[in-house]
Amino acid sequence: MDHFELARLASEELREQSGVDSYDVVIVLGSGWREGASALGEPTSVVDTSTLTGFVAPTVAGHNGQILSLRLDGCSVALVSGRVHLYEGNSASQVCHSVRTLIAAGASKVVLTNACGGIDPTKGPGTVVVIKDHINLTGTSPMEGPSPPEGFGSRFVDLTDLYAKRLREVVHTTAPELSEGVYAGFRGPHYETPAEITMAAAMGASLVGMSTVLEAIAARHLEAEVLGLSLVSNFAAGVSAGPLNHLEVLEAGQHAAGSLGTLLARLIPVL
Ligand code: 8IG
Repeated sequence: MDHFELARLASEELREQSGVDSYDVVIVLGSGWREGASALGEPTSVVDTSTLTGFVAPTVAGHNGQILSLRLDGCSVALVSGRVHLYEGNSASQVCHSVRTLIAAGASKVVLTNACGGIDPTKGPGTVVVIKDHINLTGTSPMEGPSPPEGFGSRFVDLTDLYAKRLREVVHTTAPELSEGVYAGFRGPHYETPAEITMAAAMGASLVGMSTVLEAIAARHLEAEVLGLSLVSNFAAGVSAGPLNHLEVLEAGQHAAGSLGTLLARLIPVL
């Protein structure tokens, strides 16, 4: 069975279990963002991704696989909690399965959130940055493999407007305090060397992370509008004096959680 058929099956199962006929927006919650999502209100249903076709279990501590459904100002929202990554040993298609499933369940807007390293010394830990564009350094693509089946767009996806200009303008109007940056997606799970960060900076990146880029491509292929929001959790290697520490990264997320939830609550109704 191809990835698109797997996602269609999973979307039918999700509809049945959640009681939600169709979604408008899907938000993939990165580390740090999940804690804040409670600001969006009580979910009407919580579905374990282990009960849905094609989902693999997250292996990262603090990421359990769930899809929460809720309504916000008449908007039907799905929250994906427990993203999976390439560095867990997953394929690009497994990484993109939740996004493909929610788009199959009706979502036409995809909000990808993440925690990342910051290259720009003026945007320290705790800063939220809107992703303007990305550099995919993972060496893979969710479009790799056989041609998509009949009825789907070409695998040679145009990424000119990957992070939709329309959505970035909406964010700029609603939250003018947020700046934009270019996100470089590495495979990880090790953090970069200072030389790699110098390279990413020379390429034009201001953010570095291990997620988001593949999901964005898969969503664009399915003609969804993509918005990317990054929480800078640490300075990238060599940008500040000290070494990187995974615990510090997690703490930065917890610290910012409240304001991230409020930000999402402001943005979702206007997207
Ligand atoms: I949080 O400094 C977080 N995720 N690649 N580099 C990469 N991913 C990250 C980093 C970082 N911080």
